[in-house]
Amino acid sequence: MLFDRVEEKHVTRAIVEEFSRMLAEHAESDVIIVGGGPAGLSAGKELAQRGVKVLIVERNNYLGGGFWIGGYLMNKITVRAPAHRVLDELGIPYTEHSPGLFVTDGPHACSKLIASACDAGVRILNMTKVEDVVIRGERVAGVVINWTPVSAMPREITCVDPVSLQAKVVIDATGHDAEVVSALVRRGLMEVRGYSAMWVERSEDAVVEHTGEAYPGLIVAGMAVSTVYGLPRMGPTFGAMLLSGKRAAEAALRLLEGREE
Ligand code: 48F
Repeated sequence: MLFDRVEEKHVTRAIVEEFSRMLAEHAESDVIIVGGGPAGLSAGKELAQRGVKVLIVERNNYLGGGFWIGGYLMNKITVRAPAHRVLDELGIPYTEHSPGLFVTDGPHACSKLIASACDAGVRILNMTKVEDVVIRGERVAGVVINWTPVSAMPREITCVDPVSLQAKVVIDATGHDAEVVSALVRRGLMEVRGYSAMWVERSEDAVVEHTGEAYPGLIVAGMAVSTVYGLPRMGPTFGAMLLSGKRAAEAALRLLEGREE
């Protein structure tokens, strides 16, 4: 026989034990990133590379968010200078379509970004939806999660209580919906402006500049930043998502340092 002899029970035990171990280890993380799109993956990679214990929670089965498709169901990703340097870091090939405007293939770029986050040591909890926050005093201290399929089931058969994960810092990288922020808005703890009309020349700088702590313990990154601060929507350019992720990682490191003093 080509393969080693392994029975069904061994396969089942391998899955259950390894998943349980991972989940138990991440009942508390340094940083939980909600959303595995370009901003969340970029933040996760930067943090894990610096030895931070980081978990990405993603409601879909697949990671990458909007980074697979550039715009209008066409899989070419555009990036404006200087963010093409991030493509260099990730080893993603691109062409300069016009001065300062670079184009790359969505599937190639996205798979490389995902791999870079995994290689750096990010742990991933996919098919898991963040539905609420944990609050300690005046500070976000974790997230409330449930299996994504639970929210897709009819109400009468979904009496499935969620569980919670604790973290020193949470990053909302859920895109336009800013779902972690929304949990605070529902309680009157935060107000958001909702993103404004498209203006590509302004939007990217504005998103990167506004990336940071939006509520104690909660950092916003990527398109969630536009939603919180009423910034112009992005359009199909992705450099700001990658740079916002990096900036969110820097902000998280500062918060972690502050908490350890
Ligand atoms: O939407 P998404 O790609 O957000 P991003 O990283 O990048 C935005 C761009 O893709 C694009 C753009 C800029 O060019 O306009 O839209 O800011 O990725 C967000 C991820 O978060 C997941 C969602 O499935 C996606 O993969 N997500 C959203 N809500 C939840 C969530 C939730 N409640 N729990 C877990 N994951």
